Amino acid sequence: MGLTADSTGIKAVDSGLIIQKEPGDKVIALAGNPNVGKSTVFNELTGLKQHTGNWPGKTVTNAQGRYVHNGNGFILVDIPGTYSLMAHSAEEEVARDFICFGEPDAVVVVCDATCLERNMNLVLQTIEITPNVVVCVNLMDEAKKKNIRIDFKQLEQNLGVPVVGTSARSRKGLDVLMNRVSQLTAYHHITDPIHIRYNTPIEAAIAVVEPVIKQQLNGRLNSRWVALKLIDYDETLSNTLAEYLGFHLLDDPLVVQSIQQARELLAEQGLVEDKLRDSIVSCIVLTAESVCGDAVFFENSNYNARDRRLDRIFTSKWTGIPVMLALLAGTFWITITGANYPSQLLSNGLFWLQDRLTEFFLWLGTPEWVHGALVLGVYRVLAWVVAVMLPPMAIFFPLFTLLEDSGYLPRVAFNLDKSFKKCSACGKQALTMCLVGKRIFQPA
Ligand SMILES: Nc1nc2c(ncn2[C@@H]2O[C@H](COP(=O)(O)OP(=O)(O)OP(=O)(O)O)[C@@H](O)[C@H]2O)c(=O)[nH]1
Ligand SMILES: [Mg+2]
Repeated sequence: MGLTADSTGIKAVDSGLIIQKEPGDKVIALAGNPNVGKSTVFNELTGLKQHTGNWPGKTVTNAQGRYVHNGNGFILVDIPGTYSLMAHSAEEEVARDFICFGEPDAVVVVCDATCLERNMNLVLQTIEITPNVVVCVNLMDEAKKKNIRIDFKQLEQNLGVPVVGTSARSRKGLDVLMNRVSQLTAYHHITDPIHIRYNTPIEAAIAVVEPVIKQQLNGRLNSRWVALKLIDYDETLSNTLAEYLGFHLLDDPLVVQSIQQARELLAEQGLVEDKLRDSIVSCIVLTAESVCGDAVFFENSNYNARDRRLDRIFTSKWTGIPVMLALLAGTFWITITGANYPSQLLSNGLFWLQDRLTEFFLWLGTPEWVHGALVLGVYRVLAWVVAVMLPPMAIFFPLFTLLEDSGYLPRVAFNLDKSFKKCSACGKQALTMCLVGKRIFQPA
């Protein structure tokens, strides 16, 4: 059965993404911060090839793939990496809309084990929307190298949802992850998620709006979360929300009145617009801190000193751009000059072969036009193209991959962000440009 709108809530999904599932399949969203290994988990489980690489922002739209675990079918949806669900960017909107309105049966929030506390912000925001969450703490191999120890039992207790450690690149822990996902989707209400407690004025404001909208939402969305979004007016959400519900909550005068009353309460405490938003974020950050406090241990408190030192060189105002220019110029110089030697060798070899082919054709006594077309035409052109194009590509792509794997490319994005912003773009687009260049030159 092909599927779709009714089964999964088409208004919720990324434009163009129609969930293809068979009867009984469960839809699982793979959410998480950028560059934590969501696509790696997705690829390992589905056998597909979503683009992965060591820089954030590779996945920009939702992609789906099927995985069968213990006889049960799962449709995994790889969604773009985001730091929050507050929809500050197009990717955040795509991610938030899928989690809120795509009606996934569960959301797996993939986290980076080496900076778990930072990743908790997204986990907590997701838990606010749905209780059907499994936390996948990925990059455990990296955490081990940095002597970071994680008490999974404690973390699970603190969050009230299943937590699983994985090293997706080597497939470790993925079976356990899918076992927990299976359990969660088979038996509902087995989680008891943590509640984020906001400060007193925000809690009071929520208490005014939530009861008014609860009935109208009829359990389709978390009323506490929607109340907070209505109070902290989020324009990007309101239209999608209206489309999903089939009516506009703000058309009801009682709702409008309660929101106004809540805002007045907040204004009395000086909590308006940015201040309100800051206050919401700081409550989430404080909760993340307390969740990780007794569950994540840094056995070497200086664990990322080397990374920070390198960051200072690669991204500082004075050294960042010169180092970037030197590295990129070095890459091009090695590619262009270095390619001359293998090019020369290749062309010597291929043209030596051309002479042998000519001798062979003469020996066969083929007409001159056959020799001209095949050897001096087809073969010679091919030999030129191979001799000229192959060596630079064979040098450039490994060098570029080295820069990518070492994590240098996100630093390039950071360095170029200011200049790109002046052209109404953002630094991450420098990486997309490189990738497009790579794709143009790379044979399919
Ligand atoms: N060491 C290690 N590296 C991993 C692991 N999982 C993923 N990676 C690497 O982490 C990098 C990012 O992986 P992706 O799967 O592209 O990350 P993503 O979360 O999909 O990134 P975005 O789409 O940009 O949000 C890649 O270089 C992966 O090879 C792991 O368990 N251990
Ligand atoms: Mg990805």
